[in-house]
Amino acid sequence: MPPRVDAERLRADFEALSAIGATADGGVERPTFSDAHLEARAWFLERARAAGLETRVDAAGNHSAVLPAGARTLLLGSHLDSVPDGGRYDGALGVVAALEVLRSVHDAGLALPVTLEAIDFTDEEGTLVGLLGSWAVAGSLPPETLAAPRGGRDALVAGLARVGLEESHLADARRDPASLAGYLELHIEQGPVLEREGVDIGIVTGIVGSRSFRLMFTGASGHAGTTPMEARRDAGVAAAAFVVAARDLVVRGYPGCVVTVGSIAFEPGAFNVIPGRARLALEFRSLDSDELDAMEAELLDLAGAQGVEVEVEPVGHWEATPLDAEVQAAIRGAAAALGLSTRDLPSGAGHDAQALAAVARSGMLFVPSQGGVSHSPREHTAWEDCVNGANVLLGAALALA
Ligand code: HGY
Ligand code: MN
Ligand code: MN
Repeated sequence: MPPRVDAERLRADFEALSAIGATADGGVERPTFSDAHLEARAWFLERARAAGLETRVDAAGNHSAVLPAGARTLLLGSHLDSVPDGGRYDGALGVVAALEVLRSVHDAGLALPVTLEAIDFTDEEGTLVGLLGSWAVAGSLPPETLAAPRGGRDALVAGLARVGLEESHLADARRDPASLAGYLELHIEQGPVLEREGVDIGIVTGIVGSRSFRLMFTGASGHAGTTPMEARRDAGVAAAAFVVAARDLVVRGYPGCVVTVGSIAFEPGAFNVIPGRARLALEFRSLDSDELDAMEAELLDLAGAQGVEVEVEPVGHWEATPLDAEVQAAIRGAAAALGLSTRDLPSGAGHDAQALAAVARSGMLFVPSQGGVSHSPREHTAWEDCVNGANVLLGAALALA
């Protein structure tokens, strides 16, 4: 009989966490270093201490519960920060399940040859940088990304100051790869595949690469009433045309890939002023790095062909990452022992595992997302699926240990 987590204790934790930063429509709002995020992190450490576990906060602000044993550490984790107006499960499920695995092992008095550590990574979602904490652990924080982070320099500097972290010390969070026995992450699928096929557990084969750019279109502002249509250099129209053309280019030329303009702002932003400037947040993803190179070239050319000047600022670059076959096998075996169906699939979402994969054998398991919805208050996963995921996480951790 494979060991199982305490489902009621897990549920109590999940519900308590979901109340922190809860939004009116059933989601959560816990952007990095917001009050709600800091409250969630304090709550996590308190739960770890209540379970008799050690706790640790590193130089990148990663928060951990630790069950010390052997010299090498098996990391189990995810993230407590959320996107704006996000869902309750993205990241949070993986962190509370990781904590529950440590408690279950601790309660069972299992003597493992490795230390187990449940870790909440700082700023996975990119309110400030994206994969900030996991990149720091992997020793691969890109200096150019810190110089021009997705959330802007000011937000990064203010955020770090708010929690007393030093940018120059973030790199001190680096772990010696020889000290890591592996990395495992339970996460909701955030897509439609498992639910559509009626499969219990997704075994993640790889994670998409993605690139983010801030684009600034500059035309000419002017009087909305007296400037003839043919005399305008309207940055707003140029930007809007780009958004539609970018979508068409990727749908037509890059099947299976995605492109998103997540925000667009016209300046000066008045009814009666032709927008002289338009700022866009552009992001696109593929499982294949060469394809990302091709998309980048075509999309940036397209931006330059809208009749106004365009400035391009790279603000994020996450590599497409294959995940470890041995870890996939451990997940597959744990699911089979529990009589759960599995399916291999890639991840269209980015995850901390893509940073950890550079320094430790890393793997992820997914549980179904209702309607494939995520990054929305409508995000939902059936509780039975959450418990299945936690039990498979436990089984895979024991197999890897
Ligand atoms: O953006 C992503 O794919 C992840 O949720 N950070
Ligand atoms: Mn997310
Ligand atoms: Mn996530």
